[in-house]
Amino acid sequence: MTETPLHGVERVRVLRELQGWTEAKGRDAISKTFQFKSFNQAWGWMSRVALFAEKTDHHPEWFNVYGRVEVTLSTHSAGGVTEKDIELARKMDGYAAVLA
Ligand code: H2B
Repeated sequence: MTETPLHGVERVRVLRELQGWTEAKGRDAISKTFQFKSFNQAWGWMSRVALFAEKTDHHPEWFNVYGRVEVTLSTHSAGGVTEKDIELARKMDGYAAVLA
C-alpha cells in the first residue's frame, strides 16, 4: 500500500465513494462524525476499529461523547491522506453499518 498523499481528482473520487466523509477543516485530513444509539454501541464499534488499527498499524484520531464519535484520519508520516486512511475509513463505515 503506497504512502503517497492523495490529491486532486483522485482525492475527490475516493471521497465520493465513501459515505459522509469530508475534508477536515484547516488541515490535510478527512473527517466524519458517527452517531450511535448509545455509549455501549459507540464503544463496541471503537473496539472493533481499534483492533483493526493495531493490526494495520494505522490509527484514528477520535473524540467520543456518549454515542457520538468524531473521527479524523490522516497519515502522519506522509503529512496527508493516503490509501491507508481510505482503507480505515471503509472499515469504519462497514463496522458502523452492521450496528445501524
Ligand atoms: N497512524 C497514523 N494515522 N499515521 C501514522 O503515520 C502512523 C499511525 N504511524 N500509526 C504509525 C502508527 C507509527 O507511528 C508506528 C511507529 O509505526
